[in-house]
Amino acid sequence: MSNQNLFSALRNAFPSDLDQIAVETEQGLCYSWRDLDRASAMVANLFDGLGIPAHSRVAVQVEKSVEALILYLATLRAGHVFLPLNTAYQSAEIEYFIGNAEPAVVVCSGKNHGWVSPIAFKAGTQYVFTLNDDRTGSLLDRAASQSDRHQPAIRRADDLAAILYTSGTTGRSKGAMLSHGNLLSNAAILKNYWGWVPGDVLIHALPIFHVHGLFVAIHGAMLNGSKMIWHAKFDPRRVIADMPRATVFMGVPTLYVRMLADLDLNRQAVARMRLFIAGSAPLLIETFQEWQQRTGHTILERYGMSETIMLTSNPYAADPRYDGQSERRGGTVGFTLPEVSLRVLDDQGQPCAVDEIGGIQVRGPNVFSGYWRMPEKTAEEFTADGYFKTGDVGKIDPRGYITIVGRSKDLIISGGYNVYPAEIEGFINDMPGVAESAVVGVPHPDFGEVGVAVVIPKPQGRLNGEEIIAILKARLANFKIPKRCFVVDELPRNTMGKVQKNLLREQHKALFKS
Ligand code: MLC
Ligand code: AMP
Repeated sequence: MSNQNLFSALRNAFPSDLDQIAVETEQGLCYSWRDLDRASAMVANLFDGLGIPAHSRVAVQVEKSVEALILYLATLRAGHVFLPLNTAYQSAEIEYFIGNAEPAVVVCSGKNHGWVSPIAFKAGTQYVFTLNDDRTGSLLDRAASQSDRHQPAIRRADDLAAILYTSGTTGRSKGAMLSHGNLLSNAAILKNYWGWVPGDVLIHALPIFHVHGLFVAIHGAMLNGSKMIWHAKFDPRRVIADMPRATVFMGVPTLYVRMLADLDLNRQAVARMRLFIAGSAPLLIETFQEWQQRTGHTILERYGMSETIMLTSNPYAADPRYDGQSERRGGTVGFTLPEVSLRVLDDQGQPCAVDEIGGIQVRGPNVFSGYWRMPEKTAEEFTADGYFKTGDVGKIDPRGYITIVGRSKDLIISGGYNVYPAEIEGFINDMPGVAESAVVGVPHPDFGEVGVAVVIPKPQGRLNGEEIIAILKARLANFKIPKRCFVVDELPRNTMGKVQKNLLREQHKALFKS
């Protein structure tokens, strides 16, 4: 049987002329397909020479750069398991991930080496390398003397390729285990469904430590042999300026909101673009409509998650599975993708009728095999017939369009990042003088939703909302910090004594109204 290593599939999609440009950076640096091939071979050879076990975890917390992309490709190529970590995570968060995943190799920014390496070595990591966003660091120094030819490790479709940490309702992060087959099958489906064509050019402006930027965007472009225009950080002005040289853009809703605020966004700027894709959080219908009016383009919204990669998508072209419908409908996440099974069930576990709201469950070649070293959690989240319970709540209309109406999991999605109230509440509750706290998500014009904390002090406790926020900032990733913190005497409760978060959300819903 042929090698089912995802890297091999990506490599096979490289254009025959390897001197074509694969990635171009804002600084004007151009990397050819040959550069990606040779550089990933060198890093893979470095890994091969380390004497670490096959299928080792390689944990990576580095700024976005083309070398970070090469590190991802090299990890696949060498047959190891890529474990990307948000650059905003601080030491307590990193300590948990590294302790849980026990990576053989950790790659971090040079500026963080001082605190990351003790955490890693304590957890049994054998090698800590540095990689900076200016093409320096010990990883590249060590790889420089390696051969630039490398035979990809033989991997089966169900061998692990990546672990993505995602939190649960308890606030404790779980590593979603994704295989080479999960990633490749989803990428191949999307290549077809989104009509990738020769000559497509992707503007890549998302972080590369989550599903959207790492898998959907990178695999999409690479499987099509398409060039990427690489933005290390999203800047609306620069993205708009690059549109005349590109055809595809992918973003979370906040990116669209920010581009709409720029007067340079007009029909002329987008004239060459073929497709705008949005996801990771709900795209407001106002944003969808304003984009249509301003640019003449209809954003294609899709839905997915770390455990499953992409699940549904609005159609790019007429979909024969759904009576040839081709309309991209705002406020919906479109149709179930080919090869994916999706169902909506009521509280009794019975299938919902058309337009009836229930819990979304999914099955398919894209769905992960389980949570890293958490068999009980895995068992809880799957049904007996193999469907994964997404924790999202939605409905399917008579035409087959799916709408997400909410979540059964207590989760805030802020600017496309997930924030778990239970995790933040845990940190606040541990502060001296705090009796109890509740964190809820409220609407925000830029981030879609942001967290707000409501805290009850202990008797005689002296608390100040700003101080609580300052303490949290020193411990947690910045996007998790509640934007406001109120100290109050009591929280609304139901007769069972449970905090009524819906009432808190209602009370604070206009805090950030624009
Ligand atoms: C930054 N800040 C945020 C935030 N991002 N606050 C809430 N939510 C966010 N998402 C805050 C910082 O804490 C800081 O606050 C201030 O904003 C400026 O920080 P910054 O780093 O300069 O922000 P900026 O560069 O403007 O980042 C905003 C952003 C970024 C929208 C570009 O958040 C982003 O790239 N989001 C995309 C996330 C993503 O890729 N999600 C995909 C998940 S995959 P202060 O107070 O310190 O100044 C997934 C599955 C699927 O969900 O379906 O795709
Ligand atoms: P993550 O754990 O980061 O992979 O986040 C996945 C979650 O993001 C899903 O379970 C959904 O709740 C949400 N999500 C992703 N895409 C969309 C979308 N288009 N509309 C609404 N919610 C979405």
